[in-house]
Amino acid sequence: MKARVLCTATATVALWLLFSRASGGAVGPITSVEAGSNGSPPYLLESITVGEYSVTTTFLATGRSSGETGPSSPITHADDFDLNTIASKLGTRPAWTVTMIGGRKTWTDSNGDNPDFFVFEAGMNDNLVIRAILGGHTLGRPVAIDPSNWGYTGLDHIGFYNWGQPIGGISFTITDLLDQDGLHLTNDSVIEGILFDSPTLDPALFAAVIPEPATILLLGLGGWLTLGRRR
Ligand SMILES: [Ca+2]
Ligand SMILES: [Ca+2]
Repeated sequence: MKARVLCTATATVALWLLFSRASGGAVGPITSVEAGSNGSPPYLLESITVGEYSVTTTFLATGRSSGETGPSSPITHADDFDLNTIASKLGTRPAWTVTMIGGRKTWTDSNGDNPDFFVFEAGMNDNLVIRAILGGHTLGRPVAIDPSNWGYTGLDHIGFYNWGQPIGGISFTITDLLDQDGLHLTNDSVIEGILFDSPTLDPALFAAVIPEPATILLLGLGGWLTLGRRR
């Protein structure tokens, strides 16, 4: 009898673990960054730390951003590793979309349950609403992230817009995103990008974890092109 109770208890715990893992919930503030010194831009990102997890820019890729922004504040400022260049959205629409992460049409997880995506913005004051861009132009259901999740980088913005504002970062994982039915994506999900439905955000950077160093990707592409030319 005792053994059966233990079995049932174990099964319940296993089921609970399975369920809680599948339901995401890893949204949170970045702990720190290495990106130059405050007050002396550029703030070129070298690494990001979230709790026990650290990743260097060798294993991070930017994407191709599109969306409306204020004058002289292009959205492509979110596609470089300088945390001081920002894209002020000034309440503009449509939303900010990021696709072609690391130059590829699709993105998949490569680090298990560790953080996959990092967003930085000036002010640490704006709501972030994230939606997965799934295959075939389908969007996942929106996930709202409270501004209390911004983690301070120790860097303040120098520039025309948002002068002196603190630059903060949020990390999340693929499993924090939802599909079109509202179910959490898994570490096996394939996405084409992310849509940020946040009209007042001031993006400084979007970066995602990639499996191999970006330079190897480029070298691989170079080799492939050379081979193609020779044929
Ligand atoms: Ca992951
Ligand atoms: Ca802001």
